[in-house]
Amino acid sequence: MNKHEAAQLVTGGTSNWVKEEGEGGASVNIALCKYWGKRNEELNLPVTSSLSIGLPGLGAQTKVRPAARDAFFVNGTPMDSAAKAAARVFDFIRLFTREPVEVKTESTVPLAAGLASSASGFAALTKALNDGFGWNLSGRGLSILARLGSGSASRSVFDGFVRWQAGEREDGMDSFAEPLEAVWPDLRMGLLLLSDKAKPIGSREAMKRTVETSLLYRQWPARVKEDLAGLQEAVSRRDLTQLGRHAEQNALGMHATMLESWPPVMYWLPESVQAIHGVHALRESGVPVYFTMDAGPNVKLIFTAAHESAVRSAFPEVRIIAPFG
Ligand code: 2P0
Repeated sequence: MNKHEAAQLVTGGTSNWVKEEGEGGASVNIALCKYWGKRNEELNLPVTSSLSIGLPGLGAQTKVRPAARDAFFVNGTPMDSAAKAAARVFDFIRLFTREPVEVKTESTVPLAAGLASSASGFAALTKALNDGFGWNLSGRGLSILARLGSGSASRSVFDGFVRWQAGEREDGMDSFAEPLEAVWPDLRMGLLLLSDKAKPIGSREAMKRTVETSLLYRQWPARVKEDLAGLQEAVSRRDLTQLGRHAEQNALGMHATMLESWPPVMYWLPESVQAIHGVHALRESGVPVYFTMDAGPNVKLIFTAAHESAVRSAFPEVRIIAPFG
């Protein structure tokens, strides 16, 4: 099955505009248990399930409409159609229609934040197309389509805690995300933006290299199994110690598989290592704070509202987000 066939299966093959303009929005998400490695690159089908938390207020709001020629604007600025981001957007749109489309995205994701803007971008675009073409898809259908744009976008279709079920089917129709019921009003995420340098390698290429060359990666599914179970239990009991431990161990486990790939993939900068030591020192001093990291040098802190001031004094530059408002 190719991407186009998968898209047709979900939408029923209809792509007639039912409105002048379709609109949709989605937030970025941070994985507490990571998506790292694909079993099918064409369909972005993952080797393992993953679990994330959405960051409200950081994301994309997108409008689509039929136009004389393809055009893509981000925050009012036209993107070069040859640029990678625009090419990915129109490759995705061509799964549904051959007609030219204008896409206008307002993004509140800081470009250097090391937050996967592709996750909120493709989730918002999928919702906008669903609106414009009147597909009336369920969350499941939206999640499957968003995955075809970018794997992590399958999770950004929903807010709050979200689990993306890896699935087993060749056509990926059982590989979609679903929201968990739980809310955790006191939970906080802290973003440490440590570098705005270009990444040495994109996550798509890095995960492929890891799957192909890392022996440690063979242990990864076992790591995920343990962390997913632990995280879900932690969420249901609002147990930060357990949540933090599994999130941190999962992130370090993912980076371990990258470090042991060849050529090695190392996203960490000296500032990342310094921040990690800072987290561990704070924890030893009695403040329950943990971290996670993605395919980049930035560090994301996990703690609760009661410890906001301690976290702020240790990391004055931190941007604190309350995922449940
Ligand atoms: C995640 N990452 O679970 C993991 C952790 C990066 C590190 O999902 O190739 O941009 O578009 O499916 O979704 C980044 O990968 O990759 C990612 P594609 P995607 O958040």
